[in-house]
Amino acid sequence: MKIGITCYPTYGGSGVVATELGIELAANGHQVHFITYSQPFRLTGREKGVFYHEVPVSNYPLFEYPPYDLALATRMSEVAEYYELDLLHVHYAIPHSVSALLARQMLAARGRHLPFVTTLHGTDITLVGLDRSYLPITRFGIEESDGVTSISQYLKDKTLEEFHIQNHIEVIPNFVNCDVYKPRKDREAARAIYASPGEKILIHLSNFRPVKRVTDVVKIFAGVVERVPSRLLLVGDGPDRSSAEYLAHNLGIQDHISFLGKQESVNELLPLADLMLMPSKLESFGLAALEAMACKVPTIATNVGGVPELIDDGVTGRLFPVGATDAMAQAAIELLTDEEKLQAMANAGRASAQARYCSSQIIPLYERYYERVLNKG
Ligand code: GMT
Repeated sequence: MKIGITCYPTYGGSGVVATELGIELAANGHQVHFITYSQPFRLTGREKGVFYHEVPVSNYPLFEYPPYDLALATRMSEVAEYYELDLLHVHYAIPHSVSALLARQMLAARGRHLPFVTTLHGTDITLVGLDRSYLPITRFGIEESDGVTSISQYLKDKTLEEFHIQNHIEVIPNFVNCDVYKPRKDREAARAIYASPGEKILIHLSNFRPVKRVTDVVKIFAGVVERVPSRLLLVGDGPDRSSAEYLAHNLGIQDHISFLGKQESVNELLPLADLMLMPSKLESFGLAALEAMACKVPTIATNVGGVPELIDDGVTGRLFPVGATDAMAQAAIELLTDEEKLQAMANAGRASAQARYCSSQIIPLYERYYERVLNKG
């Protein structure tokens, strides 16, 4: 198949899933065309079968708000025509599904059918889509899609409940390449870069948006480091980074925390940790926790959204109410001081990732779904 993929190419779970999906599809022999405003950050540009088409946005002074959606629709229709795409797959409903709808209409006027699939990731529905000003157009984009997928059952239910749409939504969970996200053989030596011998490593990976509650990460770690010699690696960057740094200084634990900023090869960092912290206010899936699980790193997370579908409390990680930082710190201490329990959880996490979420199992679900959409049209 020749597939066009559009996503937010910057730091964020939906962009990561879209990019990894494109890479895996290309590895399976499909031709994949990314149509985005900048090159997705996990793409090297050298993958066989993967092509990148930038969406140029005019900054003519008259436009206080450059019309990105229109530029995207134009580029989608051009790429579809020049490269004879079979379908478009857009990740994140706003505004991508509406741009795809326009592209479909533009091509239909010239006698070509270009179906599009929309994948819902979370914030497009739970936060952005529920802003009244975006709701009608988001609902329209979803209703007009030739296929709709959701990354968790939770998000499917939420979409049907909040948007009252009639479309069938196919749940295709996020995935991880278990050959790339795996424990490191040189783990002990590599840990020495970040921690002294005998110190445990906790890690957090996100875009530091308020929904991630990064200050809760610092509070949990403050409870842990009081009792267990340890270090916290904070991977990523975003609006709440300075509040996290401020809190770390206020609590006097800044020397135990490394702010690593945005990192490209998180598959090399995650396996160095003993525990991942993900105390988010909401996660429709929690991709970072899945990547950690595949690397044998259990996650202490909140019991929200789609997280309980991913993490089996007490078996592959631990789940707590939002804001329960003391309880999360206590759970972390219990695991970090009981090697046998920690290892059992780490092994169970990797086994679950391999059994349920490996790309080798999930990519064929997308391929079959594309075929169904193409056969419909
Ligand atoms: O969580 C974010 O801030 C980014 C957002 C996105 O769309 O890029 O993440 C959502 O999609 C990820 C990939 O499917 C999921 O793993 C995240 O749970 C989801 N975030 C939320 O629901 C808050």
